[in-house]
Amino acid sequence: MALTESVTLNTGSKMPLLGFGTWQAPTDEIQQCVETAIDVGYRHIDCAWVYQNEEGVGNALEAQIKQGKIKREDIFITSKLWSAFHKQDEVRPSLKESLELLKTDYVDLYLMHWPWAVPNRNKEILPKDDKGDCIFADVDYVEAWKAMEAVYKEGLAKNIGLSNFNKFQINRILKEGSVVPTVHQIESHPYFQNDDIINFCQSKGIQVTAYSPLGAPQRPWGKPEEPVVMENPTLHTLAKRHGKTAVQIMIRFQIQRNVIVIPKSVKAARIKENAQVFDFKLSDDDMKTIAGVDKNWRACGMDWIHYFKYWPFSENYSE
Ligand code: NAP
Ligand code: SBI
Repeated sequence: MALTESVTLNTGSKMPLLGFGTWQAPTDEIQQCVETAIDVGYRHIDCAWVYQNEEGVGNALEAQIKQGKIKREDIFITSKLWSAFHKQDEVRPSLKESLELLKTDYVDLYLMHWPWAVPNRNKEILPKDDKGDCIFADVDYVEAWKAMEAVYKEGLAKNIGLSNFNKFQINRILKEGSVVPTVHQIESHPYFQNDDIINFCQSKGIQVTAYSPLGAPQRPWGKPEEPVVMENPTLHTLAKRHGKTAVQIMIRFQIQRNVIVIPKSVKAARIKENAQVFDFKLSDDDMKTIAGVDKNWRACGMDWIHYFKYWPFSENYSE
């Protein structure tokens, strides 16, 4: 069964509300994971150049299409422009590299991964100086956006959007760009619900995708004293009442507020569990109860690079 409940983007494209996350899925497992996801009904895969595993996603798509299980147009593929490629003449080649790895002629959605840029030093992800500090490049995200508009107009990306921008930065894109972003991908889970930016985007006709919807328990910089969203007792009480798991409650929470959601797992049973979220409903009271557990705790702030030009998460950001 295909899990095709979707939202309509401001271009008219349909985007499935449930997608499959792929960050930290190992290169030798990703093909099997994506094939399992497609077999259990996912029709939206969230990828990125920086995850270094797009080739495995491409192998899975190719295999599933060859076996006649899906057609290319049945599946919504997102990729993201990494920060090393924000210069005007680097955007198209980077997208072309992702397209080759993904074995497709187009992506359904191409996102600018972050507003900040790093120098392109042999495609290093986060280049460092002699002291070991990460270094940024002074490339304006509006320059990258204009180059993304060009690949959109060329048809290499059916939709373009943003990720990890703040309101000032989105407003600049709206003012200085000629294409309105279709989607903004941001962190959201019960401990960091991020309502303000979600409401802002939705008011501008920009759909929102919740990343790390389970609280990114596998984040490499996690510390033992930090909260574990999946262990929240309120979520477990709700789960018990609905005959579901706490994880399914967290995913359903986003779907019910019309937020696209992209949980990641490499385990077949969990990939299936995370998709079984269309056969129950949270009540208005349940939604309010979940709203009440917010801790304003961000899992993916990358605050060790807070000094980067265009780092988006300062309290009093303005340009
Ligand atoms: P997440 O989806 O919040 O959590 C994934 C973790 O939860 C994995 O460790 C997984 O372990 C575990 N898990 C999954 N299902 C489970 C279940 N049913 N029960 C118990 N544990 C479960 O984390 P995420 O990978 O950070 O976020 C999801 C996706 O969002 C990413 O993969 C990526 O596609 C996207 N993302 C985007 C950005 C951005 O900057 N735009 C940032 C972060 C993430 P196993 O794999 O071992 O099952
Ligand atoms: C990476 F490949 C390396 C670091 C890193 O930190 C922030 C979170 C992130 C990202 O930018 N997008 C992700 O899905 N994870 C990431 C990815």
